Amino acid sequence: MMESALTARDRVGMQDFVLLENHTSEVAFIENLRKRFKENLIYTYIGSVLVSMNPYKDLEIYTKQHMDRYRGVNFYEVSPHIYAVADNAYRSMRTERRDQCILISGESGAGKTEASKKVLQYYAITCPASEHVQTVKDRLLQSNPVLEAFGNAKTLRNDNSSRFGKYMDIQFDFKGAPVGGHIINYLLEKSRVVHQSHGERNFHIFYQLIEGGEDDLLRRLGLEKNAQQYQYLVKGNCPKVSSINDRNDWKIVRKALSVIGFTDDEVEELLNIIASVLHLGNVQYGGEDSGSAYITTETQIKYLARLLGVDGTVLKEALTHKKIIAKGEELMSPLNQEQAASARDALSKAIYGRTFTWLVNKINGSLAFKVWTRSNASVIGLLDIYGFEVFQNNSFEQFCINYCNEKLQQLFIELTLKSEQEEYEAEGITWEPVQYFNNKIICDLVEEKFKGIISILDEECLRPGDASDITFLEKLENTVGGHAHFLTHKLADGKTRKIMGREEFRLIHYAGEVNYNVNGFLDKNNDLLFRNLKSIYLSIWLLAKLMEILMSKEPSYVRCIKPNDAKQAGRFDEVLIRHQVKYLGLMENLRVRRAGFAYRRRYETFLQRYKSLCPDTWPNWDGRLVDGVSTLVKHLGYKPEEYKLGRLYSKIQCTRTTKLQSSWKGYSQKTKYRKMRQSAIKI
Ligand code: AD9
Ligand code: MG
Repeated sequence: MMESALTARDRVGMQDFVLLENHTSEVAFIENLRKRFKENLIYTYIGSVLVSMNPYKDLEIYTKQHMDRYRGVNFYEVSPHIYAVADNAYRSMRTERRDQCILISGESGAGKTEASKKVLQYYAITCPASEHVQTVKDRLLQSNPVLEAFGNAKTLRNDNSSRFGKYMDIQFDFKGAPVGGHIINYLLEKSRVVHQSHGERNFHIFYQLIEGGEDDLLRRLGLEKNAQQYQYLVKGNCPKVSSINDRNDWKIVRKALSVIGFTDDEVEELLNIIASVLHLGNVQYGGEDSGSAYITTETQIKYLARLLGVDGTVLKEALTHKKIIAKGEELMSPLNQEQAASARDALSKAIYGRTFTWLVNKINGSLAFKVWTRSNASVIGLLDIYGFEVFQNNSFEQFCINYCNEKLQQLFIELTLKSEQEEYEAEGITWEPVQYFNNKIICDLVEEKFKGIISILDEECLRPGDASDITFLEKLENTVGGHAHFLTHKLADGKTRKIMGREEFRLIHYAGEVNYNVNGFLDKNNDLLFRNLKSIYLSIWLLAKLMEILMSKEPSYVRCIKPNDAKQAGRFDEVLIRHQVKYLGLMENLRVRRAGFAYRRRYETFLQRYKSLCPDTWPNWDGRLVDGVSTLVKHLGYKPEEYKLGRLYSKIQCTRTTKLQSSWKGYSQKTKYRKMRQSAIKI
């Protein structure tokens, strides 16, 4: 017997939260998510925002047939899918000639990177191609395994956690074929090269090389086929991960490198450097009576000298001395054991960081479309950053990562909740404002000039004398101590807050509370390379450039949710999910969508596209645009409450009707009319 429509809906829930009867109820929202998750329906819409639940298992929903189902089809006519978002962005780019971006957010392990890969695959497979384009498509796809090998690692939260932020532009020509790409990477977590917390690993590439590297290659690099031999790989006590096959991944990465266009020599050079980092980690020191450090591991020096192409004696001196300038002369001053070990680690981090940048530049070179100009091409940007994370011990790296997430949330608020409501006001359209938490207050706490945390940290780093992590913390207490989102162990009445350490400060982020240990903040901020990254990328690039890039494009949003902390399929941890629904602002998002106008277009765009549906506007409308649109919608039988015409005469806003057919090519007048009526869904 056929299941009735009602029971089917009962079982699989609503595919758009906007359609929920009780749309203000968080309980109903979570229940809908639960129903769908149980049926492996991991995607649900809030209007045009896609909510994606990580299934933690492979689902048969990413086949070529699935891709075909979403090609050129209206957003609401098929079930929610990441392909629908990809296709919608693509079509908007094509029909309206406007650059797009897809912003993927969610906490660590929620499925951002997987989502961004699905988008890329969708374009690579469905977009038109010529021979040249095929090469570009292959390279675009193959950039992923390479960047993941060098930039991802197993953490406690995610076995394949991105340890860098990535923004990728995919460039399309006027025919809609992908012809090039460009990647911007920021804030690679370099400290992982020399240290990993318990249960975590170094970047995948090290294990791939050791597990998968051919015998003669390893011999040339002086490496043994045993990760346990390397100091930089044993800190987390976690050489193997059940979900990862390093040997297999090695083959994939090697192939990807050659598809991208790395020559054998370049690959060899790259591996020389990776091997050098491992050898550097095994460099050990002894101490003279004078306290000066000396190197006790000659074999490592021998390999390093060969792999890096430097003189052994010079290398040894560099690893045990620092250069100082006294009375105008350069002198080599000996380091003690501890100083020498940290100089060694700093060198490893620097080498790895530069290699990563070089790698991204190489990939960009291979993706560059030579005759691409802004006038004949459009762009879809994909933003996949590392997700919000909280560990037992959180340091400067988590501070930067969580700040990035804070900024992304701010962008979401700016572009959806805030601007949407402001627009109604500007358009003179009656509107019941929706309250929401604006995390700008937290962004300001971190970034405000002179009084934000970053400014205070910079100031402390530049201050001569007794500046230390602790003086930095004290300065924070004095400057932002009273802030509602900042706490330390000190209570206002002079007592001590027991749950916090003396070296910690707590930030109450939009996504949760995090205690940061200030140990190492000054050093990491001072690290020249890190500093370059921080000041260029964080203060300038991230704050201004990235925001500028994103603001100039039409955004689509994917909000990823992590169903449980155990990385298990089928487990729906309600407390964890409710928390994410809250901080991602999904209920507010729903309320704005529900009350709002799902479809809006500039008058001229709207008229141009739909004028053929009405004899009075076809083939040309001579009067004012707004009158033309008004004539058209009246002719189509829209009721006054179903649409609004904005005051600024720039847009038509259809309420309670969504999505007009956007591609009309090849349809007769009658079919167009019928299709348009069909695609107007009542909410
Ligand atoms: V982090 O902030 O980089 O630490 P992400 O990027 O949000 O994080 P990622 O995409 O890496 O998370 O997903 C984590 C794991 O969940 C993947 O390695 C997959 O094992 C699993 N996953 C995520 N999305 C899907 C999916 N659509 N289908 C199947 C998935 N498995
Ligand atoms: Mg990721």
